[in-house]
Amino acid sequence: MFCNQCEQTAGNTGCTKIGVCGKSPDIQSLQDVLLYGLKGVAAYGYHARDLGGVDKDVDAFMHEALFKTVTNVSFDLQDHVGMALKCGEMNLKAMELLNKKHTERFGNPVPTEVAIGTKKGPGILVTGHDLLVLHELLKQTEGTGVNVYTHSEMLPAHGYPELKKYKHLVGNYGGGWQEQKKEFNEFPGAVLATTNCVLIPPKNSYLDRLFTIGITRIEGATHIEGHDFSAMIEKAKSLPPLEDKPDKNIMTGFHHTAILGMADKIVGLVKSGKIKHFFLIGGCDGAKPGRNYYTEFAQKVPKDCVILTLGCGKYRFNKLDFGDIEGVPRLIDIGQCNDAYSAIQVAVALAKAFDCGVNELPLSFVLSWFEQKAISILLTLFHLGIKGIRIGPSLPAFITPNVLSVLQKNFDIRPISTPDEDLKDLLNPEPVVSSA
Ligand code: SF3
Repeated sequence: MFCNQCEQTAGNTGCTKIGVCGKSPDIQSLQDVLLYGLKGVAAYGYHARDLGGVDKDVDAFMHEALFKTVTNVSFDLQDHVGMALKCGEMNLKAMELLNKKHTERFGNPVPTEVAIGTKKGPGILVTGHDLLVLHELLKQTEGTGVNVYTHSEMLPAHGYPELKKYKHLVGNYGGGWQEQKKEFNEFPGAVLATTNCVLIPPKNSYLDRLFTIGITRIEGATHIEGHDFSAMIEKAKSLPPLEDKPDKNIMTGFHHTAILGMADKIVGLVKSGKIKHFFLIGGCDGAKPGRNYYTEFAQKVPKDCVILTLGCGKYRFNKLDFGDIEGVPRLIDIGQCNDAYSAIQVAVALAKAFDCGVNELPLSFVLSWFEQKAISILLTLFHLGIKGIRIGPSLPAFITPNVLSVLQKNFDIRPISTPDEDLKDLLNPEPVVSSA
């Protein structure tokens, strides 16, 4: 089989004219960006569909975009840039739909204190992002004596009225997904994995008390069909109970409706100079060295600035005490990664209140990326014209120098450097050329 562009064998890595399989490395890079972004859109679309939400534009785009990555369809660089931005637009629609379905079913989240200690009795720990699964589990465990704990990206569940009303949803256990082998080993009860990121347990550890559901599967773990949790509840009852170990409380549940409820106060504090800047420190966590940048950055944010956060990257700093500015918390947990939709609503509302573009706001985006949903959210921010985003801990390896220079030229995206240097730059920005 020959490449129809360079007439060498397709996949010949010696090809210098076009690249592998007829694609230039830049087109290949943009197709990789698109594929990663589509995986993120698929995740949010999957959850929305589970809750009865379907968007035909998003579905049609999935077909078109995947088709675009088939061999020898498009060799036009601008066409691929356009598809990547359209992926961001469709991701926004998918996140908006998911937010609509979450709030219709479980109510608008409200700021909520969550215990991070444990309570005496049998327990089930739920990880992933699936609120519908958690709801079904809470209904079936009510009155059984089994307590339910959230792990990692499930923390924001505590803010939803229809979930927080269950008294046996007792707290949040553990931190970021990359700690789960250690944390699940130490948690004596049953563990339920609802979505990514789930890791394969080490040999002879918690595999016999690990359950998967829906999209997740791990060989050797018990997969739950439908929403019948009876076997898992029985397993949890047979396992050693957790002990009473009280600890501090942390806050979650700052949905955009809750933040906009404080909008007058926040705008007043900005106008009086008591709040100087907002930092959105959000995204994914990971095990790679260099991610302590985000903890250090959050700790070094000046006392007259507010940190907005979402995704699982926050477990690096969300148990620290940041205090408040005249009643407005300095650390505002908006929710899961898909709640980037809520963060965007906050940014748009602030821009309206100050009669400016989002890029003119005293607001900076400092993002960490790990998995595909982070790529789709980044594309959403590009689609909205957000400039000057800092990203780390490293740039995606599939971005070629040419693609990077297009992103830098159009969106002024920059890799993170050190917390001190980035804070200095972000608090003293050069004037922007155009607004979003
Ligand atoms: Fe985390 Fe996997 Fe990205 Fe939902 S759970 S944010 S990494």
